[in-house]
Amino acid sequence: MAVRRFIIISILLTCFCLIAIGQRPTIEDFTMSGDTYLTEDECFRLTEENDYSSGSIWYKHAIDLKKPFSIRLSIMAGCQDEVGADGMVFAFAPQPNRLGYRGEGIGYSGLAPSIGIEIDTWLNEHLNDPMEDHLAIMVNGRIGHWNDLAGPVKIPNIEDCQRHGFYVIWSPSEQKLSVEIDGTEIISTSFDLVNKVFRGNSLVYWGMTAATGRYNNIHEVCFDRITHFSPQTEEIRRSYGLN
Ligand SMILES: [Ca+2]
Ligand SMILES: [Ca+2]
Repeated sequence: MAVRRFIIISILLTCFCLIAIGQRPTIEDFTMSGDTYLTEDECFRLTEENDYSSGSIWYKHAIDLKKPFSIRLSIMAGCQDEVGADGMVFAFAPQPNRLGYRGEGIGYSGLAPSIGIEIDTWLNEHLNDPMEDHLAIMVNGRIGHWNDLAGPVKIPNIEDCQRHGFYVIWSPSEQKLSVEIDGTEIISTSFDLVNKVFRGNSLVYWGMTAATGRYNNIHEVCFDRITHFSPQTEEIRRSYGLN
């Protein structure tokens, strides 16, 4: 009996691994706007160390919020800590290739309807920013922290000139959106994104924005892979505690 159970679990896990292998997007899968350009090592540089700059990339293909997926990127949020600004935002929106306000808006404020996961590296007291670098999950381009779906969550200085793993994971069965940095979950929310944000439309685009203002930093994003889990694989993941 135990042997048969072992064989069945092995087959199921093999199926799960085969179905859930991630795809690495290519540069042709993205549009660029603002000051964004492609670097020699095929990363997107959204801003240089210039004041009042902004840029964004958007994945050209819509994804379906009715299905589970994970998006794995590497981000670099600059090399200046004390005088570095303003940060980056990972966003979902019904239209791709959009860019919000610069400076404290991080290229995201004003985009509605939308969901934004901000990596904020500059203290704006009137937005209730904590002094430390922080993450927050925001809705409809509203960047004051009294509107957050989750956060702000303080993180150690991320303007360290290093690339960091930035993973966005969506589980529609729990309506859970979670964010990991370097393999550690930092922030999450459970919210009916499809109905309460996108008015019943489950097809959205994702992108990354960045901006500078009176102070600046390099902001860069590299793509790793996108994994779409089928409903069956999500079922298998849950039943074996793999979520
Ligand atoms: Ca800020
Ligand atoms: Ca910092």
